[in-house]
Amino acid sequence: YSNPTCAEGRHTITHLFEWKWSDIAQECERFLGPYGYCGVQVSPPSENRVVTSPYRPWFERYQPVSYKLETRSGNEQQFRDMVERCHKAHVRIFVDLVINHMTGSGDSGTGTGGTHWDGNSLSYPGVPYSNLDFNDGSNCHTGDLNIHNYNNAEEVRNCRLLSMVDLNLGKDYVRGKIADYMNHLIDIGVAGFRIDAAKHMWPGDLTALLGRVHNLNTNYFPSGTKPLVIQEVIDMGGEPIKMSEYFQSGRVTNFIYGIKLAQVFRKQNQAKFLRTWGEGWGMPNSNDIIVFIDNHDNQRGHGGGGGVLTHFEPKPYKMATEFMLAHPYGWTRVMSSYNWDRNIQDGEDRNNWMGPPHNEDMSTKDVTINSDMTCGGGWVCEHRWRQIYNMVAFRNVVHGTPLTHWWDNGNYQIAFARGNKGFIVINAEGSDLNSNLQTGLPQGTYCDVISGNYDNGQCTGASIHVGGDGQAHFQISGGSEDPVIAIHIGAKV
Ligand code: ARE
Ligand code: CA
Repeated sequence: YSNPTCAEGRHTITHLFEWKWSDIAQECERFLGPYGYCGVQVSPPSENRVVTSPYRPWFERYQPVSYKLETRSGNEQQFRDMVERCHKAHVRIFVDLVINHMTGSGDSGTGTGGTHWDGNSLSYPGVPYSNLDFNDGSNCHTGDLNIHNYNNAEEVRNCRLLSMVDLNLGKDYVRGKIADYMNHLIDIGVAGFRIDAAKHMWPGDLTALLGRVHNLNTNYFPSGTKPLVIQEVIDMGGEPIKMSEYFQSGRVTNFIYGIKLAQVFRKQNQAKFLRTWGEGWGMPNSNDIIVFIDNHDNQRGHGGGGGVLTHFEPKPYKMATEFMLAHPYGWTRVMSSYNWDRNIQDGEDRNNWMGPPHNEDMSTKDVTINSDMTCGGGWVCEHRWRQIYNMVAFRNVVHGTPLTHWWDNGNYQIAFARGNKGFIVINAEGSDLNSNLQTGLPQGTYCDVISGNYDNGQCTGASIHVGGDGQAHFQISGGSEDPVIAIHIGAKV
């Protein structure tokens, strides 16, 4: 379950947070396919509670009502159309799966697909689940049935996360209903899953569940291909539940990664220490994890927060993302956000609930594309920033090569090669960099893919000349908005 399932030569996914299926289909065709992305993590497709206080927050999608594919992102037919069109563009769809719980308790209503639910009597007729399918006082011992103590693994798994009614995945019936949902998605053609709140489910239950899940659809994948599984387990080292408990059922989210890189690019920890980045920093094996600079939770102070970099600080954010995509460690995910008006009071954003750009009837707005390829209408589209998409291509080109020719100035200026295929120089120092460095690349002229593009055999930004000895001269001004140079053999003039 840890094989990425990407089409040949593609190695990075992007999370198109809250996008509509129809927009994702277009994005696969017009951008993600041509620019070398492997796939898209989509927001939960299952029918959710309509939350009205606050009004239609993004997080209502993490409160399922049924497994009917009907949300603000679209219906089942639109979902199917997206999967098919993305496949034609060689782009995979990875589904965010909310299976630990249903809605918040103590309320009732009608979901985005018109299905009734009752969180008092624990009745979810759209699946159907009844009170027999949830954890209760017999295995959760906190009194109010909510999780209070993350130092008690049993409580974390058997009690209610944020007071949402907690499914009992130990039950065969529950596993069967979830497996039916997953198999429905697999038969449509999805490539894998992000499992929300995996920490709150027993590893053994997840393995048993996966045992009932089909191999991927052979219209799109080689026969015998297992879905990719990304398990959301926030493990910063201080709790009894460890990432390693989940490696048997797929990859795990590496949350420490973005926090540590934020410290470096905020100049709280010297960049020279990145020489041993990866397993050398005590992080898990590269093949067991997924790495990212920020996610939809911690970019807005949810899910543990932790001072990560986001699109609100574009300069260090781009630098951290460039480093991530150039470095061999981990399987990479690029966040793609929408904007909202932050209202920070006492260190907390009072507006961190705000949903995606919407019309008056609360339907999600179309993504608009500007003439310079960036997005409009409130969509940030980090995945379309030149410095980011060109590094996605860099990663594809250098895939499989080791990190070589490490150089640093003893402080915040670093550089390294990927075999004889690519080279990156990062100046996080704030003062000028002016150095001759060994790139390991064949002689020739290369486009710097940070300051511009490789376009019809020409560089629209700076060019770098590599000599017969592999050396090149690099100059990066300390005050530059983009103090990075990256070159690779796919962008040689
Ligand atoms: C909302 C309201 C709650 C309300 C609930 C039910 O905010 O006040 O009780 O609804 O009515 C998202 C939002 C939540 C939201 C929820 C449902 O973030 O605010 O609740 O949707 O609408 C833990 C989990 C981790 C989880 C984070 C948020 O371990 O799995 O909390 N992250 C995922 C998603 C979220 C999503 C959910 C799970 C729920 O990515 O987007 O919630 O499906 C330490 C621990 C972590 C812990 C963290 C925060 O760091 O180590 O394990 O994360 O603290 O508590
Ligand atoms: Ca649970």
